[in-house]
Amino acid sequence: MRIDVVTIFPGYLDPLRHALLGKAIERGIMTVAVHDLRSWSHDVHRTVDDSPFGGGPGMVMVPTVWGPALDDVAALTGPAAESAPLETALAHKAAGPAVAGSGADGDGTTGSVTDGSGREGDPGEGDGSGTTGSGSGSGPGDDGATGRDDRPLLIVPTPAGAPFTQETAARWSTEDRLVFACGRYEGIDQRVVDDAAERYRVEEVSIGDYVLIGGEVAVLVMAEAVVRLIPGVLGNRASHEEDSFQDGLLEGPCYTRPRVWRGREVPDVLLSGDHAKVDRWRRDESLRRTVARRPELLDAVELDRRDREVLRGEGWGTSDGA
Ligand code: 6GU
Repeated sequence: MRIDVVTIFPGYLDPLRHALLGKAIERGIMTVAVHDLRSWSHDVHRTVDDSPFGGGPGMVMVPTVWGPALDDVAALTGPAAESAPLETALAHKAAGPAVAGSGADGDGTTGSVTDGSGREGDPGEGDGSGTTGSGSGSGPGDDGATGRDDRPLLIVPTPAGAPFTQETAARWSTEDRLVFACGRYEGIDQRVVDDAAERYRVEEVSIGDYVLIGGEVAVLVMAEAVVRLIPGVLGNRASHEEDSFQDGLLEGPCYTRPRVWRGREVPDVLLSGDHAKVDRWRRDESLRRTVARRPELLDAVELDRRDREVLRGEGWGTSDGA
């Protein structure tokens, strides 16, 4: 997978190099490139925003900068061809500080856009092949052979977007290319998003019901959620099969040694060695936690008779319960 991020704060994306994502980059599972939007500005002030038509507070990011930026990132041309993939923090440590031309604000100027994954070089097949970006099936980017739409996925983080969920993360984890367009200020001129649909499949998404200053932190959140689902990234294959949300329930509590700590004991059942009993207990704890914290999640969960019994024990289905 290749991830491109376009932002006016490239340094914000430095954490992408660490931990899980750094490991994935190191293993050649993914490439990440961060692009400074101001590379596409036209004036000495490197302006990227202007006041909103119709009045009101704040500034809107201009289409005349975003349009060419997204064109170049789709095709990996212009300034987008120069943005080196992020090196991992580990690689930096190994090489020592101040190696080959590190960029002023962390977007990197070293090397070429290759990572050994053999994936680069065929983005944006749909470029110029059509004029409509809408719909699936045979649109621009349809390679004709597989019928698959191979245009990269453009993700625009915005509090006005559709909710980003575990399901979204799973769906994106099989993509070849994700491009994130980080807006700041009041947002990006809507025509940018509408026009980008000619070269990309586009999704506007939100990570929750609160307002962030810009999309950068949301990109870190989403990238981590997506990348950990790519096979080979997490050490233990089974570990995300038991995640909260994977079965629609919240995960219950977990324990490790010592068996007694500050007088607090680990639940006996976990020491019983009876796996069926342990599984049942974990299911019960998940149900209890879910009904207490996120009762609305239960609407989408298949519950058997035993599950319902446990839930009723928590007041579920009564007038004061959920
Ligand atoms: Cl994805 N972006 C911004 N700017 N604010 C948000 C958000 C995203 N999700 C919730 N708030």
